[in-house]
Amino acid sequence: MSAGPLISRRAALAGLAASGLLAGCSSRLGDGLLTSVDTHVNGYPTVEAVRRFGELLSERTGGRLALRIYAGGQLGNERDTLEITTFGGLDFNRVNLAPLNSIEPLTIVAALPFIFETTEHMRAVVDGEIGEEILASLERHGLIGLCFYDSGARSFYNTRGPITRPEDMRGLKLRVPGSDLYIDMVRSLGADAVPMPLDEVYQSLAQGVIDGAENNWPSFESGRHFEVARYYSLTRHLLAPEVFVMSKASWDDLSAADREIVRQSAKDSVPYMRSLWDAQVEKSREIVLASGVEVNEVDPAPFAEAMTGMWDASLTLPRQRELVERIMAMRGTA
Ligand code: GTR
Repeated sequence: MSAGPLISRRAALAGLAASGLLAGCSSRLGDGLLTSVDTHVNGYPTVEAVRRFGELLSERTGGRLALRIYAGGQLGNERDTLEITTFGGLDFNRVNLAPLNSIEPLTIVAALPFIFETTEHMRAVVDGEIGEEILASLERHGLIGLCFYDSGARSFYNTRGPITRPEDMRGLKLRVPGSDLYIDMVRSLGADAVPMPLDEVYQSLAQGVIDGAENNWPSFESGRHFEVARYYSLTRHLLAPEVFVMSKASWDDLSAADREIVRQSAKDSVPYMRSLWDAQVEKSREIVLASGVEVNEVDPAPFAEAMTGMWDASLTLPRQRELVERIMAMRGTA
């Protein structure tokens, strides 16, 4: 099944205009107040890292440029806001790789299950040439890739019981982000994939529309999914990073000097993000454990075996396969 087309520009704009929100968002450098969106709430590490980026931007431009963040998905879900960003309706967006998978095939490489051995391996890849190549590939889609942020490890949680083997997943209805890669991933384990935006997960779990989902500790906790899905099984199948992007339309309006400030400020927000992230993982883990959620360790080997079988189907271009080889060659070196 396909994740479906992105919503039309007109529908997206109509939705925003109807909610009256777009009118309040100045952008495209009119008064120097730039907009950024995030599906996560204020206080979440991605939002706070972008806030730091905005502070650096103001400082380094002597206040000519400033950032206004719309957090908590108030301007729509990631796929919709990303499309609006591509044509300059929003200036910045912090997204998961998932909504970029259907736009740019090179992003799939960094979102493959079990491709990264450790967080250090993932960081070494995205901080180096491969990361730059993936970021640069977004430009032809109207986006300037600025930097990667951490996203920890994604694991499965559900309302039924602990998962210890791929067989335990048969027939479970699991939410995934709208990405063919995620759909294939969950199907390769025998579960039913239900693509849906993050903000619908809590209610869908509560109403039994889905049995579970997969995410990292902070999202499992901050979305309150753990209140309903009481089993968290640590498959750690994805160590995929997230991305901070700028609209190319807005970028084109910047001077060369301001572009450099934007790029550097984004890069400079990464170490801050990583320190916030590590602390948040610990905090979220404690909250979830204190609530009595049953957490179990999982032998990843049978999951990796079942899930890496889908790599071939996802890697349709020689360029993708070349990147995968280079990522694999960096294993054990970070
Ligand atoms: C989170 C990620 C979000 C969003 C979410 C999801 O971990 O930070 O950007 O993609 O997962 O599953 O939709």
